[in-house]
Amino acid sequence: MTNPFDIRAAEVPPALVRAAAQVDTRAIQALDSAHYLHPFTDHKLLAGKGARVMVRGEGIYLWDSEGQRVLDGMSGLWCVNVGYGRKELADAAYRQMTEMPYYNSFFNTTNVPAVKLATLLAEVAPPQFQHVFFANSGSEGNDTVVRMVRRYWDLLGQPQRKVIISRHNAYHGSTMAGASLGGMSYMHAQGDLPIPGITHIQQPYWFEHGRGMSKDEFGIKAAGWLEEKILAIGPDKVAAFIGEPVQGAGGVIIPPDTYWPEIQRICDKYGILLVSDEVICGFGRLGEWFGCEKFGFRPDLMTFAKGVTSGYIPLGGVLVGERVATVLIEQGGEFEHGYTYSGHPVACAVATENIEIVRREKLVEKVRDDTGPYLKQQFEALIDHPLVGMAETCGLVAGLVLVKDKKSLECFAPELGVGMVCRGHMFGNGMIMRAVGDRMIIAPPLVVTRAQIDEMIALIRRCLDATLAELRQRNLI
Ligand code: PXG
Repeated sequence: MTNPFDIRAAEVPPALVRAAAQVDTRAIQALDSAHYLHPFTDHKLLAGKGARVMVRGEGIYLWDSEGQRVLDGMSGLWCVNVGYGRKELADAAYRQMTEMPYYNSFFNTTNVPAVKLATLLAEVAPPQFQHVFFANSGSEGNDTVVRMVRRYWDLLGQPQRKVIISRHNAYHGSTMAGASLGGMSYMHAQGDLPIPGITHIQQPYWFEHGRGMSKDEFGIKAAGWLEEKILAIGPDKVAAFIGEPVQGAGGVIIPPDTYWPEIQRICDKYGILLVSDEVICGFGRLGEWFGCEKFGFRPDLMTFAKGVTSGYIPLGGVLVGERVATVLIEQGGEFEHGYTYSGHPVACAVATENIEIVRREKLVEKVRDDTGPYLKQQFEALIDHPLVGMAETCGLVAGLVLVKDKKSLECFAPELGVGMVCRGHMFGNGMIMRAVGDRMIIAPPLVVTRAQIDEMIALIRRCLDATLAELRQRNLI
């Protein structure tokens, strides 16, 4: 029996080796379904069709094991901000691995890459953030937030302040605390979530909840739901509010400009901690270093992950504002929390190099001044397509809504899975665009060029046409 993991490079021309490692797709798929449990996956269904095997990435493109090139409109999973194939990041990991692959930061010990990264984060984050707690993912970051917020109020002699308010359709991770903070009801349905002390208000999604009023009016109204909830619970019992500046996994829900400043005002009024989950929005995605800067609010804590390393290696954490840091440090003694890999030297070395790339190549400015506005112009022009009821962008995230009737904005019945039909056409035609219900979304790498945006929009348009043709053929429109 041949070994499916052997890359038979010698047998194929070098150009093909670069395009796609030659692997035996069927054999890998069989072993995949025999042994590998994927995240958020129906394995019976997957076994029937076999997983697509991705083998190589370069810039904004990926290649699968059949040699097909795809334009990765999702930056992996909202993370490969500097694009694939960055040797600088591999070199940073190699250097650190050979020098000192691991040591912990418990027991009064530290390591140089962790200190370097903490210092750099304090430099690029808004000025109130001078401290950082490292974890390995966004979920662990948000678990840290829950523990830290409750510890803060305990130390201030207000242990009754336990409740953290989040939003329906938010995504904050998949651990017990992360999934509880998240507002995905299908996640709550598995495993008795949310855990106690976490509650949700409605999301600021104008298209679903605000039509008939101006976006600015709706922003104030949606923020008002926070105040209503605080008053219903009792202000002295509320510890914090958490939100993504733009909801990512929920379908790129871009709030009206009035929303976040009003949320800030309400949190200030009741003395409630404000937490910005910057796992997607942080590190330049919205054209500012952090999403809170884009929307003009001043959080006390910020969760980060993904873009901090461009996904090359797992790293996440919490940036801790001075309000919380001072109490934890001055009054807290030991905070009984931490991970084996908190401040992992290799992850921190890669993150530092990644942030240096973002700075060197001025990617934040590029998104703010060049590619962000260009994507807005090109993507929002898709509104002329018969299937598109709304199209909007913010920096380098974008979402459009597929509708049955453009005039009335009537949506398709959810069980038709029109978004998935569209995603199928995208995926089959070399374009990775996600479907969240019937919202089609993208978040391309920050290195994307104008020409590549043109290519992406042309692909999207072609696949929208194919979707429309299929819906007509099936008499669904
Ligand atoms: N917060 C936010 C805002 C996220 O987007 C997490 C926390 C959790 O991070 P980790 O590293 O624990 O996965 C995320 C993750 C999707 C999708 O379907 C999005 C995420 C993860 C998986 C799927 O868009 N975001």
